[in-house]
Amino acid sequence: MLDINKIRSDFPILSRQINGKPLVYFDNGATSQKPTVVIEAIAKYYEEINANIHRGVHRLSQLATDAYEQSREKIRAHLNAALAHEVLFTSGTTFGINLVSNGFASILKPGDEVLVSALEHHSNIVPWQMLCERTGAVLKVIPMNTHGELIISEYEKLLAGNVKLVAVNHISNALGTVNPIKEMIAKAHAAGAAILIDGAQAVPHLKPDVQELDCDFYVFSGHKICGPTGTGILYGKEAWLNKLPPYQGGGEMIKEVSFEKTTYAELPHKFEAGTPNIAGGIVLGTAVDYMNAVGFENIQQQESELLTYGTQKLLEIEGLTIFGTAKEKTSVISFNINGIHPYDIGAILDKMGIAVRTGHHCAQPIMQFFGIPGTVRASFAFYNTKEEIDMLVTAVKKAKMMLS
Ligand code: 7TS
Repeated sequence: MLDINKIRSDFPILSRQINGKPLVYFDNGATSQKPTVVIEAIAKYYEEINANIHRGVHRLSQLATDAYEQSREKIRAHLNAALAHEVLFTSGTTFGINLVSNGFASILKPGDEVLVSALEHHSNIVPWQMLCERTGAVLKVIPMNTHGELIISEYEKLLAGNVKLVAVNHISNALGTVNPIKEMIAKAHAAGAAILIDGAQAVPHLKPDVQELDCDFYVFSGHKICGPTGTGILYGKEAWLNKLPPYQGGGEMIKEVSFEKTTYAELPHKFEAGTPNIAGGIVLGTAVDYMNAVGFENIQQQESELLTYGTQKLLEIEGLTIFGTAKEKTSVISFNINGIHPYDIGAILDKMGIAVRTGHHCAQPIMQFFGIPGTVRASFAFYNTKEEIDMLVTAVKKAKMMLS
């Protein structure tokens, strides 16, 4: 069991006020808040070891390089990747997906097929559309049902085509659906296709085991797991990373450069051109340590109680509809109230100190599926409480009265 008061005291921002009211932060799907250990680790890096990595002979550069590589190793262990050089530092999920989609431009031929799902965030749609435009490949979509669950029998039918690559999220940001990715990965491989998992919304709630999953690529952002913004990870199987061309050219990604020819560095450096976000990469390791110290079993238990409680309490409000009713779901509640625009509800909640996201959540196709402009999305983290949900419910009732 979590000592929730102790956990909350780890996050300085949770004790601040917004519009004269205690902050209730229910926008964890957009980004998580940061614990003191993470905030302090950023300052400590700049105060004690700041230097560029992988280049200097001097002591500071060695200290910074060691800390960066130790963080990579920590994240390798967290994901249970076989090799540290299969773990690439990126600036986030978006960068990781673009790195892979760009690489596939040298592999795909006209008529090849790429599958995404009806549940994707724009960052797992648009890079694949751009890839298809460049290569003449065709983008196809795995459909979902009205609960927001992917229809696996339709996925199987699509895989009978000329599919070379599948890109699907582990958990939907807009609806909270947990996709059966282990099964989807096995089916993609049986059809001869590679598969990328967008884990942006999964890593805050669970610890993915990339070897057990057997995915080819797994991407996520550091800022959603208590880490700094501008950090992220792309896990890729060694064979795939060797096969893909570099994404960006520059310093640190080369073996030898002349005006006639350049040869590329080994993994992971081949994909890490230029000076990276050194402090961010190191502190992402601190954030992973923090999440593991809280414990993913504890996180899941707390969040599942919040989801059950929040769903039940919100559904007591007449005229309120929840979008995303999958059997397997994380702590995201997307809802609307009859006849009221989600933005108006969000603006009133903000006046009461409650942070939610409103709109299409960068998942317009999901909104088109339901025929709505957007939703109000409350996304919970392990540091949220039932008392905060009570405040949300009271505030939503008030907003409904004011806007009806
Ligand atoms: N994929 C999913 C499933 C996401 O939820 C997000 C961000 C991204 C990719 C992109 O991550 P980034 O860190 O590169 O921006 N999702 C959200 C959200 O739901 N609200 O704000 C950002």
